[in-house]
Amino acid sequence: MPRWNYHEGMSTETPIALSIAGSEATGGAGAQADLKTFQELGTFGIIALTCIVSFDPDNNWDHRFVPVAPQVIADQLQAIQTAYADRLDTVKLGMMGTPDTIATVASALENQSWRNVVLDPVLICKGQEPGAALDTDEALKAQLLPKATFVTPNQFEAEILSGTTISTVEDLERAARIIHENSGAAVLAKGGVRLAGPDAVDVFVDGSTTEILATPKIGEVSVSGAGCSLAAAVAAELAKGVAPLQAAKNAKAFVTTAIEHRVASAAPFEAVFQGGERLAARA
Ligand code: PXL
Repeated sequence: MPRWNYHEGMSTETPIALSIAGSEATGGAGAQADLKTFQELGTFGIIALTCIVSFDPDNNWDHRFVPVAPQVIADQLQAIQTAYADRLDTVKLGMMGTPDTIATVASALENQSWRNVVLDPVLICKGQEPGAALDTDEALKAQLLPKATFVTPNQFEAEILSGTTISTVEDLERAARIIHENSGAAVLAKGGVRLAGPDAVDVFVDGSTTEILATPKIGEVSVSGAGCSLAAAVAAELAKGVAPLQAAKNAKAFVTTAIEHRVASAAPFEAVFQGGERLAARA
């Protein structure tokens, strides 16, 4: 296959982070959050878009969801995998949305070997048909979870993936262990604001370590983009060569700062801002 030559002096060292995810038009979550996170953390960020989500202000800000055609997803990944064939080894998987998308992405992942596959198991999207959502959950479990090296479920997703109910940190830890045993992946299960208590507690489990990561909650309401940014930050840290537990700790610190610098809008939720600290430092 013909190859482009790199220009002399051009960096071939910059770590590359790919996200396969959906667009969330208001800029808080999804691919937009991933790209901002990748940039802030010193990686060259790339996106293959799986779907376009437009919240509906006239209908309770529900999700209007349009999938990208499977062939177009495959085309994006072909371009990306061919351009960076020699050094693309880290991918984050965000919202997929349909079983067809999952099959397309699973097949493209098979085209090469990966050092890091970070799966943010986005399971349901408000406004999706429940029947279709169930098929999507099953496809994700069957086709993407086995490829993951690192999974970042929230409380609800951890319940679905582990088949358990979670209302305490101990429950969260048990669920994380089950998901680790079923997938082989490192698991960062996120209690976030959903578990009672003063701290946002996440649990990290891999084959050798179990660690509780706790930081004081910033309010009691979830902020849009926190989950996407956390998984993207894990991917960026892993792309740079940071070990999984330290990547989880760095990612949690990064998202905590992004929540502190959150942005309000006319929508009934606030959005994380990954660049807030850098802007404040410059002012
Ligand atoms: O936060 C989960 C999420 C991920 N990806 C996209 C989304 C959302 C939530 O709105 O729209 C594209």
